[in-house]
Amino acid sequence: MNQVVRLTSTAPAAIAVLQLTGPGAESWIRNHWIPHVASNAPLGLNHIRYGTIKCDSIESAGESIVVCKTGADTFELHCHGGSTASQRLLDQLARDGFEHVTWSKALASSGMDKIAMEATEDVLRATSMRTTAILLDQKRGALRRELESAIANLREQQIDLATKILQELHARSEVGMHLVVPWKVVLAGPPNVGKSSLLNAILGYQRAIVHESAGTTRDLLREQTSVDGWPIQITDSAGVHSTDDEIELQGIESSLTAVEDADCVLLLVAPEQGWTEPHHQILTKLTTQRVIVVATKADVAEFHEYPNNMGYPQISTSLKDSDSIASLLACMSQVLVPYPPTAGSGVPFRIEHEARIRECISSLKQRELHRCIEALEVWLRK
Ligand SMILES: Nc1nc2c(ncn2[C@@H]2O[C@H](COP(=O)(O)OP(=O)(O)OP(=O)(O)O)[C@@H](O)[C@H]2O)c(=O)[nH]1
Ligand SMILES: [Mg+2]
Repeated sequence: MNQVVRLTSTAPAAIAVLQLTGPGAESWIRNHWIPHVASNAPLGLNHIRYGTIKCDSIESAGESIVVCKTGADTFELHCHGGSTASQRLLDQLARDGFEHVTWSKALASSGMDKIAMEATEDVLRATSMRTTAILLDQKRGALRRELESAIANLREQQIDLATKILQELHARSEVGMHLVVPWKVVLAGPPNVGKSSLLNAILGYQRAIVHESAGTTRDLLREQTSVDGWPIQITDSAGVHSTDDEIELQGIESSLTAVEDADCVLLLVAPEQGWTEPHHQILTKLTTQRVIVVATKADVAEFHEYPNNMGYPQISTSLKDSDSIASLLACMSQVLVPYPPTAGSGVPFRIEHEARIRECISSLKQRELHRCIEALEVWLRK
């Protein structure tokens, strides 16, 4: 059976790679590809050859293709990246009887275990070295090994040890679920405290309009970036205050909903306004414990009069002091991920991983040892 798999994603990239397998792969290449240096010699294993697609055979006439034989009946075609060039080749291959197999289906049939497969899929979506390294650890078996070790402990009636392993894994699951999906960080506060200015300072470019008049931002403005290697989606919001203006009211409602939905809230307070009723209103909407009070405009005056019972970390910033922005970023990293996983440790990285581990811990609390072992074995068997 002749098959083709697109090994790379369709996202913009320099190169796309298709893998051809099957008894017809080599003859397909011979019929549709002209090597740059003419040769009658067959393609050697792991030899890379440059050429072009034959003009009269495929729409993408002249497309540059690098061919590499990677197995007895397996070849890689490297063409221009993105989706267009590779899609044309895929269409031609489909017309010539090649079955287009999705990447995840190909991985599944390669014998790779489920967790390694999921990690491989997520590595493609990871946006920093830090998160990629954690996912690669899981691909290489870090999570699997810890789950196997929990099973071994349970078989020896070492329930406390197994519970400890599962609890530690569970504690790491929150960071695990934010290796690809960004943490939602919201800049909130009354008007004119410097929310949009801070967004721009964090991003490093003028994304939002900044103005001395209050009420400049009326809607939510979202951007993606990373802080200390952790992916974040940062949201600038309309200033919360009391008003009868219909449009402003809608903006304020969006701000409060964003606060409710946030993983982390940066609550801004400016020295000229001090701590105000909108700050209390925002605090009532919090569903997260991850809050940083940011006293802005420190170059104008220092602000110290926080309500003393909040216990949230506080940072002073000034647009004129880049170190203060760096301190805020360091504080954000600390608040989001206080205990980063050490290299090689198991990290559950999918929602269903967290749910499975939580259920196992609850089975153990009820002394349902066998149920826990079975659940872990079923997971690892898949
Ligand atoms: N001196 C000084 N001025 C600042 C600082 N940060 C912001 N400002 C000024 O404060 C004013 C308001 O800034 P914005 O960033 O637009 O404030 P905002 O909270 O987004 O305001 P709204 O969109 O109206 O809710 C602007 O004139 C900024 O230049 C700072 O660190 N120091
Ligand atoms: Mg603004």
